[in-house]
Amino acid sequence: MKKITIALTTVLSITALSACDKKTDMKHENMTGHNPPPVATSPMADMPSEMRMAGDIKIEVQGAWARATVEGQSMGGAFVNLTADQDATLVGATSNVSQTVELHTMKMDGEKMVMAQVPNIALPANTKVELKPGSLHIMFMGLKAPLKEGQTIALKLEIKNKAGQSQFLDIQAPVKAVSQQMKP
Ligand SMILES: [Cu+2]
Repeated sequence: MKKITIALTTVLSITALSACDKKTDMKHENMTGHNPPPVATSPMADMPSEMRMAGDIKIEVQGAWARATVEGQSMGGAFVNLTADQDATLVGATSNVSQTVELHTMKMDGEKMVMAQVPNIALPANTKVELKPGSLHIMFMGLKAPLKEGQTIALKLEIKNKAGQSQFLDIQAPVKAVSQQMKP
């Protein structure tokens, strides 16, 4: 009932006020709704995908990108959508941009969203697994230099096939500057 009242108020205020105020009303809806807060989507989400082979795993790779970092920032995130044609597992990654690369997820710690390292990320057969801000991601630990927009970084993913054998997939990830809405 409360929600209906708010919706009506929104409609009335849009009618009464200039178009400039629409932004404010949208903000109200986000605050009063029961949906989780909006999660930043990958700026590459609409990018075409590419079929690649990692050993015997046929894998669809879509929209790889890495987030630009600022001077002094030691960590950076990379994101990509992966669809394997068999039950596979992403077990690790390496890159020459950082000392180490970890697999992370985001989880709630009390009321805060925090990053947590995960040992691996399951890639169930024919299922798109999205590594994106506010969710699963690849984390560069100990960046050697800031990641700058316009740069493309190389990333090697280690993926185990259903037989448990390690296969490798080289990915090129363009660096994009995206607001740190939710810092992975
Ligand atoms: Cu992280």
